Amino acid sequence: MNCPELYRDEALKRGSADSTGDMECCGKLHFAIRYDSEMEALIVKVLEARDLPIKDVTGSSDPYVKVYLLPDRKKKYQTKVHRRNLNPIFNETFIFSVTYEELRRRYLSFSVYDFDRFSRHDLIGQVVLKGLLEVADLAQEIEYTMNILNTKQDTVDLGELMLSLCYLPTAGRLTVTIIKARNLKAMDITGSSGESQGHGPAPSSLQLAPASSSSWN
Ligand SMILES: [Ca+2]
Repeated sequence: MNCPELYRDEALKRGSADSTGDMECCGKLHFAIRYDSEMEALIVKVLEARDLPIKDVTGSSDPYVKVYLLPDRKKKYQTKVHRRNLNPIFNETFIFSVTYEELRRRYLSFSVYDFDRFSRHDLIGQVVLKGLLEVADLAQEIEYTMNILNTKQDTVDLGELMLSLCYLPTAGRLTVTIIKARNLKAMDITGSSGESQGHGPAPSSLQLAPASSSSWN
């Protein structure tokens, strides 16, 4: 009844994200920057990402990167989406027109997203590079490999619910199995939430036949 690949994906996800307090490392981003004084522009090359976390139940992610030269949010660039690829090679170059002096108060921001066709795109994490003029010599291209960090502050995270869906075409039946919840937010003054974590009851299944719920077909 359960789909074993869901368990495998969950195990992979857990292995790829080591928590460091409020920040979670979600892979690495490799990029290069250079200042071209003739063009009066910062040239940013998004090269590749490595070890991105799994965001889709397919067991992969569809990453792309948005690039900003903050605090200006109007000008932004975006790479192509790389379907089902946790180690995408982007090799895309973006040019920000900016004076050298102006760079003093700017910082580069890369936001890595997972493209989803039918829902809001997931933010995988961000890389921010400050102190652009403090690096050795911006006239030369400098390569960086930086951790992609995810701050959990901008989302209200109430916990995770793990469930499996199995559709049996011959019977026209969708089985929803609620397996477990974890990292639930404490809602009681006891500092817990009814059921102790990790030792909940056995998984329960709900079968939805076409006759009982036509909206699932
Ligand atoms: Ca996706």
